[in-house]
Amino acid sequence: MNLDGKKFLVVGSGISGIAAVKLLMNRHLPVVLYDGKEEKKPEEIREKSPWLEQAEIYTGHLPEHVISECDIAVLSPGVPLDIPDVERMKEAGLAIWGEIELASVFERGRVLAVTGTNGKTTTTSLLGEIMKHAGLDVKVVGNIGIPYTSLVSETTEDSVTVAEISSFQLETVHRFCPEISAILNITPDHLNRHHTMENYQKAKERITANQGEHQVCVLNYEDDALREFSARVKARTVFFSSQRKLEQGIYLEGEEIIWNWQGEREVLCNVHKLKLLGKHNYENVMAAAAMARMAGVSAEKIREVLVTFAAVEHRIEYVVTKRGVRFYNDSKGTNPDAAIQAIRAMQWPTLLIGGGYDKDSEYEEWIQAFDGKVKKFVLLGATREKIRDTAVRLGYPREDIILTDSLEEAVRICFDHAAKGDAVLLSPACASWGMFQNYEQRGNMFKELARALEE
Ligand code: UMA
Repeated sequence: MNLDGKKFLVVGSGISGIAAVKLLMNRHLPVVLYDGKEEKKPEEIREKSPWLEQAEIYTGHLPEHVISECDIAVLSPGVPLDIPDVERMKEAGLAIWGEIELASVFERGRVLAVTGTNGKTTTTSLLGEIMKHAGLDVKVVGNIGIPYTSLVSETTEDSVTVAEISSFQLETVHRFCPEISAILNITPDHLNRHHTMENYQKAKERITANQGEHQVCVLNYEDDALREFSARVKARTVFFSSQRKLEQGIYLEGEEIIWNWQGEREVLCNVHKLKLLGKHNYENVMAAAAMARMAGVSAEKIREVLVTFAAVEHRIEYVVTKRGVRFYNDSKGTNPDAAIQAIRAMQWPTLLIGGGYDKDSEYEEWIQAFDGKVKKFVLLGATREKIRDTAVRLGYPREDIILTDSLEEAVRICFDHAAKGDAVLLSPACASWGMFQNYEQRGNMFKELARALEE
């Protein structure tokens, strides 16, 4: 695509926006950076990167003349499409892109892309490792925390980009067309941004929008919405299932993961050999293996990685044992469905720390999944009262709920109430925003606090 003469308006000065500005400057394309937050000062933003020293930067208010001078807006993932600033851009005729669309214009190699409500990071990391093990030059990018625009200039005809893509990022793709995509599952999340489940699902489905019969889409057979969606997908579909033997695809048969494709049956791995725990992880493994197999990697190479790959940071991550109490960090459990998987994985009486930013989620199913395991339920953040009220309504003992103001206090309270053989689990079912910069910061703080406890 020829971008000569086009002027860009990058919105948001987080990691995505800064990487987009760098890429555009590197390509000698004119760019303006705008951040909607009034409290952010252009001088402070400039300090974030030498690339920004000479950049044209606005914060708080976007002057009309800037909009009229630009052709293409590149929104950071966290910028909603229905805010007044973006409405003004649309009215002025700007094309609305995001990080993924911008990067894909400069992509030179193959692209494998993963989306879904939960399991994206594990699946993307595992797939990245498999592709590396197959001897390929691999870039792992996207929602995983490395902006796609930051590595796209390093791609070649022989490289493979493995991208984790969120629903926020999919709202602004137009031509993006991965060779192989996967949608792992769709359960309620980010409803404050997408407003309805239908919109959220439509955003996820966009990962396949430009795929045709030469591309592949990997879908979860056990997700009703995705099974129904498969009838509308133009790409070749490969299903995975943790619950039934499929005529074709990848599935669990007893303890074995079977790849069954075009009449050939291969045993990929026995699940007891995996370091990843739980059914949800078997699904992530099957999705990554199916993508790699369709990308031409042998069953043997895949198997070699499956038996060594361990859990990603902040996802049911074991931290430390103090006084016989195990600490688990699931800061990446940022929605109820992810948190359900974490509490199901606990095999001990558990002191659970939850709550955080309010995404308009419902918490009933999470609390119902406690199954008598949660000894104390320690809550913090904007959602703490809502979660407490839901828990009490569902019969969880009010006296076992403790509201706190900080993570430090929450960890201390859990440790005080824990007995040898118990687990303390941080699995908030909510995003970290409002109290922390991101889930990584929340998880790292939890780990530091747990490690610092005196036995
Ligand atoms: N901003 C505006 N206007 C707005 C909203 C925000 O100007 O209306 C500005 C903020 O002032 C701030 C910047 O935008 O300066 C923040 O942008 P951002 O929220 O998009 O955050 P980035 O640091 O750029 O990180 C983004 C993704 N963040 C979100 O989707 C919220 C990161 O995903 C991603 O790793 C990164 O780009 C690289 O692609 C994080 C995330 O929480 C991990 N994702 C959600 C999730 O996984 O549930 C979707």
